[in-house]
Amino acid sequence: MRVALIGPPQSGKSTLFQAIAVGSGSGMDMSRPDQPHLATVKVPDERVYWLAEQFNPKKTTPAELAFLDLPGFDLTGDAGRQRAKIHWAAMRQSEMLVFVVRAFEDDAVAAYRDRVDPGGDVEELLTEMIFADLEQVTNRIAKLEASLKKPVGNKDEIKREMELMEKLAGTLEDERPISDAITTEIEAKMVSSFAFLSQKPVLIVLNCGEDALGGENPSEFAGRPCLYLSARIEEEIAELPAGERGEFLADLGLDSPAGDRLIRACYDGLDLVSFLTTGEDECRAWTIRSGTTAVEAAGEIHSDIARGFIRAETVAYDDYKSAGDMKGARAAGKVRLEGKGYVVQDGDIINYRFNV
Ligand SMILES: Nc1nc2c(ncn2[C@@H]2O[C@H](COP(=O)(O)OP(=O)(O)OP(=O)(O)O)[C@@H](O)[C@H]2O)c(=O)[nH]1
Ligand SMILES: [Mg+2]
Repeated sequence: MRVALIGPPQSGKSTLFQAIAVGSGSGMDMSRPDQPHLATVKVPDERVYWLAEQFNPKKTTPAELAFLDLPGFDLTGDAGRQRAKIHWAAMRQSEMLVFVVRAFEDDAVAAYRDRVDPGGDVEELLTEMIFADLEQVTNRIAKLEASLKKPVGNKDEIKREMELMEKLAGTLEDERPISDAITTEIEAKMVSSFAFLSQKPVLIVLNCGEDALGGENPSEFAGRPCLYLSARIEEEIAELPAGERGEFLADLGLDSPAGDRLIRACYDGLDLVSFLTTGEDECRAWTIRSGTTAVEAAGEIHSDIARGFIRAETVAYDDYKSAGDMKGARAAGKVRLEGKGYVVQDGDIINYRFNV
């Protein structure tokens, strides 16, 4: 799973990207600002670390997400637009988009379009996603029209797709995103290979000045989920030794680094949950889509476990923690034996019984 950070030039994308990458322990070569940067970050989750304290495993593995930092999009003219277009493919290959927009005042940093206007920037980005999709839909319609004229091919299927593409074109021409137009699972399946940009979940990051932090900020901006943070402060936090971070955050009126909240918000925005496995070799958080069944989740670990699935011995993390250990959880009647079709819940600790 990959999240792309996009935004106008100089909005703070790379500063934020570096903060979350460094904060989760990976070094970064940021010497080429005109190039995309990719990092894998750990998803903050105290549960896997608490379990590791109990089991003392050789290895502790939290869930991970990949982040892609793209160069700023200057959409004020044709040359900039063409440069931005180069990155559409990378965005299509990402499952989620984070719009980083500038909300800080600082005369030392040149402002895009000579103004600080996060609302305007978000709208411009959304419109660009819609243009990108409309280009794809228009090309597809032309192709379908051509194949309708040929004597061969499955005409019914082509017509069905044509109808859908025309509906999408209408939505996009009204400047609405594809996500508004796709209403059934069949439609979703029909368009999945296009990886439309305006169909992807979006999180808006308002890169604010220090003074805007710590208070109550809205959780939505322009009708989308949002986060208020300061990329510069995140950078400072990431550079501090772990032991000094708490005090620094408390001085700012914060309880956790915004980078952590950002990673978490993307994890949730992607509709992902974690289940946990324990043992002396490894304590680990595994990433699955919410709604995944026990046997599908087993396949994430190893296809043998899915193939030879007998039962998923399952206990919720909170129940396990209050009972203290497996024995206690069993005594309290909190350990369940679940079958193949059980829908795995976030924080389930699972011990698979299987036979191959
Ligand atoms: N005052 C202030 N400056 C910031 C903040 N975040 C980033 N900057 C500054 O803004 C400038 C641009 O930051 P980058 O992180 O490189 O921005 P970017 O979005 O990656 O830029 P491009 O990739 O060129 O589009 C740098 O000089 C940063 O130090 C912030 O929260 N406050
Ligand atoms: Mg950058």
